[in-house]
Amino acid sequence: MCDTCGCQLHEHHQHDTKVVEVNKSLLEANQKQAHSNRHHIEKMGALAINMISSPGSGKTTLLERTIEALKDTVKIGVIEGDIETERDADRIRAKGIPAVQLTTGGACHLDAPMVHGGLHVLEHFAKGEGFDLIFIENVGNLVCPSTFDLGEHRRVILLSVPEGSDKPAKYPSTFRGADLVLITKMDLLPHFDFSVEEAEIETHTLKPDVPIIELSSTTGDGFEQWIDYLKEMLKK
Ligand SMILES: Nc1nc2c(ncn2[C@@H]2O[C@H](COP(=O)(O)OP(=O)(O)OP(=O)(O)O)[C@@H](O)[C@H]2O)c(=O)[nH]1
Ligand SMILES: [Mg+2]
Repeated sequence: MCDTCGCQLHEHHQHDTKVVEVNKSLLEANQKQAHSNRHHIEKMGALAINMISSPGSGKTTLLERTIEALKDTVKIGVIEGDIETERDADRIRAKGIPAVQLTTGGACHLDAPMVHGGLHVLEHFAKGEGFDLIFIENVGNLVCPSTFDLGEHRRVILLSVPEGSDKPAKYPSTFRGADLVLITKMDLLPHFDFSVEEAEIETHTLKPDVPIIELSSTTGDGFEQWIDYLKEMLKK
């Protein structure tokens, strides 16, 4: 007898097996849709970046400033993911850039089928001109988004100074999946015990060659490196 649910242990074991099977097939379906999204994005003429971080690490603020730097030369589209509200999409639209808000209604991450829907709406805004760069801002969460390929070409993880430099080792799957790590809110460094060295060592222990850029969206320090990264990516 199982102490937790009262069923026979053998049956309980079967429940576990079913849960694992359902999760596996969900992830397989997600992966299939992600491949198709990547193809779709490329047909639109674009490359896509999946932005992942804890809530409030500065994803939307970074996008606002990035748009200001690039919008005259690069055609940008944005897909925003949040549990509720259009707030982030509204902030992007205020910069004159098309933005689609996906609201997950409770889910702690975006998945490839949701992004597929978002791409069709974004395509409508492109008026046949396509895009160069599509940013997908994931739901603020340092755990769940790491499992779901959205069809992006690069995955950028943000870690802000107030969160603490011990976070990479605590959220390893997210940092292991990074193509680039941004240490954000560097202007706040004098006010927190954040060690850039610790964050970099922990990140490189998980993913040895991943580039790390330190920046501040408030002061603009470090932004040149980030913009150069995007320009290099667009050249390839
Ligand atoms: N000091 C400082 N504050 C920043 C910086 N970047 C963002 N912020 C502030 O951090 C707060 C959260 O920023 P957002 O850009 O909304 O963060 P987010 O990651 O998009 O948040 P969610 O979408 O809710 O996950 C806001 O009050 C920003 O003004 C920065 O470089 N320095
Ligand atoms: Mg945001």
